[in-house]
Amino acid sequence: KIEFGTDYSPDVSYHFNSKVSEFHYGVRHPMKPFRLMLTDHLVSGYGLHNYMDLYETRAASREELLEFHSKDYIDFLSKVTPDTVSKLPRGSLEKFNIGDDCPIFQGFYDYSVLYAGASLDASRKLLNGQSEIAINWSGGLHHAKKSSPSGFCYVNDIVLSIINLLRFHPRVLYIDIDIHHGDGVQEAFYTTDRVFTVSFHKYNGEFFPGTGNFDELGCSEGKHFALNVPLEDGIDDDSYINLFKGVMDPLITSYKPTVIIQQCGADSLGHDRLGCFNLNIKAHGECVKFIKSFGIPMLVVGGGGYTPRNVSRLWTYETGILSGMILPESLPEDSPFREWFGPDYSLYPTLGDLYENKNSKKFLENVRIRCLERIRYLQG
Ligand code: ZLV
Ligand code: CA
Ligand code: ZN
Repeated sequence: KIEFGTDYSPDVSYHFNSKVSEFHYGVRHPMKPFRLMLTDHLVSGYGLHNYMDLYETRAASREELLEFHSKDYIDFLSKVTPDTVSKLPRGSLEKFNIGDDCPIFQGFYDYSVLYAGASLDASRKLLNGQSEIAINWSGGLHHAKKSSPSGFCYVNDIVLSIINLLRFHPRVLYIDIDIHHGDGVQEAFYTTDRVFTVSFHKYNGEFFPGTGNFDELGCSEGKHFALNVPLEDGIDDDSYINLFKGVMDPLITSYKPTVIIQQCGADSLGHDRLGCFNLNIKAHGECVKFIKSFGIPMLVVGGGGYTPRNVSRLWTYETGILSGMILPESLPEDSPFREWFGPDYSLYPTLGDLYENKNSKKFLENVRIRCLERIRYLQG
């Protein structure tokens, strides 16, 4: 049975519209919205729904999308369909970066406004004080730009939510532990000191999206308010946790955010179909637990994650952490998708054994020191 943990149980809300999990990017496409259905079934199978406020969310409106995205782009997205895409004038697919990563699949606009609507709903509950922590696992699509989709992301629910939070919050901290660089969010707030963006990711100049080197630190008013933590393949639990805590503790203490948004991309786990790190579920969750321990209002979103059985285990475990509940290791027995979780049927399968750790102690220590030097700038 599920038990109360010893740490504080805040007011937590869970924002979801199950329709979002019914869309398909295409048979060979790695992004599977179905992972959200698996997650929702595990969360409710464990009984976690009883310890959170549940909201069935509405789609984001056109006006809400225009707070960040260009009118041209939203007009295009809302009009194009799989049937009309082939009849568009030459150049328009290139203009809007439509292609294999971001296909025009059946209902892709409805899908986009649904995941964005859930993040906006979560941000509203934080703003009106009804929630201390608000969760939307269908969000976290951090690559979308003002006028183009990118990396499986059509609209940027994170940027939209941050813009909403900025109405009342003087300083917003964005933390991104997806294996990919959070480029869309970084770019949107690159010139402001009211949003600090930090992303941990694989970086070699080639790995998608190709950005996120340490030297990207923001510009004009925003100089020193973006931090990038570039990593090599195969990073393990202890190295990641040490680096994450060693950087985030002084960053939060110095920047003093009034609200935090954490993107919990699950492609930083080991055995991910696209990723190449060695993180186990408990280590990823430890990063979430650590940020929760500061007691600052938090918006928590999903993101990448391409091995659905592990994505759903991770986000269920993290829902437990955020709501202050301890989950038994053995997965709920009466869940409709139980066969997805064999042969172990455990919340914590071994995921840290696939890659050689290419991050030497010396390299990681150097990354940590350089981050601390950057953070010192905030202390004046
Ligand atoms: O997890 O893609 O490498 C948040 C997120 O951060 C690329 N895309 C681009 C650059 C040239 N291409 C390749 C185009 C391939 C299109 C289809 C795949 C299909 C099958 C298997 C893997 C991929 C794929 N695509 C792997 N990596 C890519 C990246 C985009 C990664 C987006 C991560 C999104 C949700
Ligand atoms: Ca990242
Ligand atoms: Zn990713």
